[in-house]
Amino acid sequence: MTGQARQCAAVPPPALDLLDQARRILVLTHHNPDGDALGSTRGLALTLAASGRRADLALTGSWTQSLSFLLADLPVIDFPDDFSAYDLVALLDCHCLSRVERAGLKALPPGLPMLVIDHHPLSAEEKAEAHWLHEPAASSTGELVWLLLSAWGQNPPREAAEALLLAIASDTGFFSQNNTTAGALRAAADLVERGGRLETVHRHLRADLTLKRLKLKGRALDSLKLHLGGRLAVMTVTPADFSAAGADMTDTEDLVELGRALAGVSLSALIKDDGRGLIRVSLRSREPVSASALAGLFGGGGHRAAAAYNDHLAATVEEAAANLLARAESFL
Ligand SMILES: [Mn+2]
Repeated sequence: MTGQARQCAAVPPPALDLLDQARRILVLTHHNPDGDALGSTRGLALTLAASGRRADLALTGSWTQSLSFLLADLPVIDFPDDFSAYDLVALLDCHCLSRVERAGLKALPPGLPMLVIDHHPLSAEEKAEAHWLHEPAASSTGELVWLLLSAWGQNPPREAAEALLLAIASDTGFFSQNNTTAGALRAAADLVERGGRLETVHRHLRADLTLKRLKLKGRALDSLKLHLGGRLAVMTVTPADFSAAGADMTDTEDLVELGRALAGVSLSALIKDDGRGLIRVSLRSREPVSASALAGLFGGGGHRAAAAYNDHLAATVEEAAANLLARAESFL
């Protein structure tokens, strides 16, 4: 790395020192990782491996089958109880260990540093202990990992560049949402220059649709109802829908986008009940509506245009829809 590279404003030098010194790194991300989480994880892990380091990945929850290829050729391990083999933990696409949702994991052993790389805004009561690279203005964690690697002077292998490109594309709705900043496009251009193929990324994110996912999409669309003069679109998926389509929770990713695409809709909600006793609600909004502010009323969070929460007060999707309607009116 050069002295000049270290002056990159977004990347604090201590983050680069941590990477310089680490030999064995444990990479963690949030529960139920999405395209940004898995793409960023792959991009970082492959680049660390190419620099002679070992990066193990430990994951929690489930993820959509169409993203499983992002774990190919990576050391994905069972979640460790003992961290003594590692000299660094990298936490991606979230800033609190609680988001990993691993029972018993509250803090790292004393002396084990954590490198946080995240773009989710902090809620008022959150104060994570390390924010080496926390930038809510960034489109995605993929963009931040790329900033980090370029400041560190590491050239990602082609597959890592493509994984980071997928991460950015995934979190920007394939470069269509208002978080598609000049910075996001610059990072994407850099990654294309390093061998990332946009057509391949597009196929993985948009065109590898499975039949069960398509069937679930049909059922979700059937359930769509408009409220508040057509400004709020609500879709539901119930245990009966999952079973009829042969689908599961991992097949619901991006379904909520269907509602937001309707003319006149400024808030789209997808209410999901897979029969396991927890009603989950995904939100997508258009300016000036803040999905994250609304999700915050239910104890959830996310970004301005994309957020989620669990409705602990609702036992059915109908109850969750009623709770949402009651709170959403003042936002629309
Ligand atoms: Mn993200």
